[in-house]
Amino acid sequence: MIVIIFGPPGSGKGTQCSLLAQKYNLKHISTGDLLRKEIREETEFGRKVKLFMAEGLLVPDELIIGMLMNDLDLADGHYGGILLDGFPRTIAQADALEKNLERRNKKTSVLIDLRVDNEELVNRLLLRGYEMGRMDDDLETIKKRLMVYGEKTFPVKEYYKNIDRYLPVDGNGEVEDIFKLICLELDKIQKLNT
Ligand code: B4P
Repeated sequence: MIVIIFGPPGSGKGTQCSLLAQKYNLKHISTGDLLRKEIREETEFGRKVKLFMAEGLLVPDELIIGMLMNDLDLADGHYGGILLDGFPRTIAQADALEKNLERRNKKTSVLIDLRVDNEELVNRLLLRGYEMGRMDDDLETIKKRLMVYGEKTFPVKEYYKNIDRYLPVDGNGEVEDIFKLICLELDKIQKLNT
């Protein structure tokens, strides 16, 4: 299975992916986590991306695509598949992903779209900012991230609708309940694949 967990900032992508990766033995690839690691380790790449992230902007496609393709190529092995968290976030990224998979006779199984009300998103991110001190979780940057999501990331839904691999899931409510909803869908896909 190659599964994309998609949604606006604070929709619970990272939260759900941690649970799903364990249950389905999927390699969890989070572009946000990979970028934050580069920043923590103060690499040259980390220095390049830090400003974009701190301002709530997307990191340029060529940097993200370069970083991720290495990881995708290394993902074959003892996993039951791949779980993409926070990627693709633009049409260019979706194109690059599908072309990379096609070269290896693979394709995305599904894009799961976590749909959450805007007010709830802001509340979750403000709380995380307060608890974890993440540099992009203050109100002004959250608003910017939501705007960038609407402009650049939202259209990725259409891309996957057009190839018939789009599935919306209600992302409001308790983590456990949302997890169960996603599992129902992934179980169906797994059955079809066996
Ligand atoms: P990400 O790390 O992907 O950040 P996110 O969108 O805020 O995370 P997520 O939706 O996973 O939220 P979480 O589960 O933690 O990206 C950060 C930045 O990196 C981007 O803004 C961008 O600059 C850059 N970037 C990453 N990928 C990129 C790409 N492909 N291209 C370009 N740039 C890229 O949930 C948020 C909070 O809500 C948590 O505190 C959690 O505990 C809580 N929560 C989750 N589910 C909940 C629930 N059901 N109820 C209550 N609280 C819940």
